Amino acid sequence: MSDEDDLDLKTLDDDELTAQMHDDLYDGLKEEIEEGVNILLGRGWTPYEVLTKALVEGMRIVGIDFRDGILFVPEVLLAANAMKGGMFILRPLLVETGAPQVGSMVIGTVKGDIHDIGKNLVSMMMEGAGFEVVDLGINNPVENYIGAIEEHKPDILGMSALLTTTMPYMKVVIEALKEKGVRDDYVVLVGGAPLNEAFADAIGADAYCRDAAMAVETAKDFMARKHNQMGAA
Ligand code: B1M
Repeated sequence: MSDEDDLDLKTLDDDELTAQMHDDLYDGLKEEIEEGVNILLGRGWTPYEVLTKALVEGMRIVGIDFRDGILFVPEVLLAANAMKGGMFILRPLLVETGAPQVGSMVIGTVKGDIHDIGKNLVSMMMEGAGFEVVDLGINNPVENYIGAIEEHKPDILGMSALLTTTMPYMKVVIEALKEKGVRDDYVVLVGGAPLNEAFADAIGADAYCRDAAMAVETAKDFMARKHNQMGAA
């Protein structure tokens, strides 16, 4: 890189820096993203603001050009890698809030789907809100979900899907829970960019979560209802 190109991120104001970070994420520049995250944290931004305004917004822009055939899988993989570098720094800050444990969740991306950034964000924010999280990773067949809920007995089962071709698999998992007679033992929350509330209703999930913050709010609501029911019984 020439001296001319060697931009000092610290000299940029907040707006310029976030715009630069969107460009750096687009270009898959992991070190620059890590530096940008640290600078914003040092300026007093909350981890959640850095996550949403710098990283998630940058990935949204990547998604548009991926859709339009301007970016391809290798470039998007680099962008994802840069995003994960930033998330790695934010993770302990989001997770260690000292919140008391309020419940537990098993979560995984469904079979055929390897997208995990959104699911990882949900896991982090749920942990930060006091949930114990068992993350099954990506590409999970129904057996993985069933095995994990039998082993961990969570309050919540979370599923993520980013493809229109993989989202129907969530119904396969819910049907398997019904067949085993355990559907009502768990709150089933689903999320991922192509989903919506109508889809969640149609497959028999308890709720659709638009983003990680909504997943936390929804999970807390369900836990509060559960405790109220137990108190009334
Ligand atoms: Co993929 N991809 N991708 N991709 N990719 C999308 C999803 C796509 C919309 C891009 C596009 O065309 N605009 C498109 C899907 C089109 C469709 O189905 N309608 C697509 C495609 C087509 C593909 C491939 C088929 C491309 C190919 O090979 N030709 C392929 C499929 C691979 C597979 O899974 N089998 C593929 C591959 C990849 C990469 C590997 C390169 C990479 C993934 C890397 C990784 O995850 N480790 C990738 C990426 C990065 C994307 C985009 C650009 C970004 C996804 C992302 O991380 N977003 C994506 C475009 C887009 O979504 N607009 C795209 C940021 C993240 C924070 O948001 O994941 O939505 P999101 O999560 C949010 C909410 O949705 C919600 O909370 C999260 C945080 O706020 N949420 C939940 C998510 N899961 C939840 C679970 C919950 C609750 C909330 O449970 C309770």
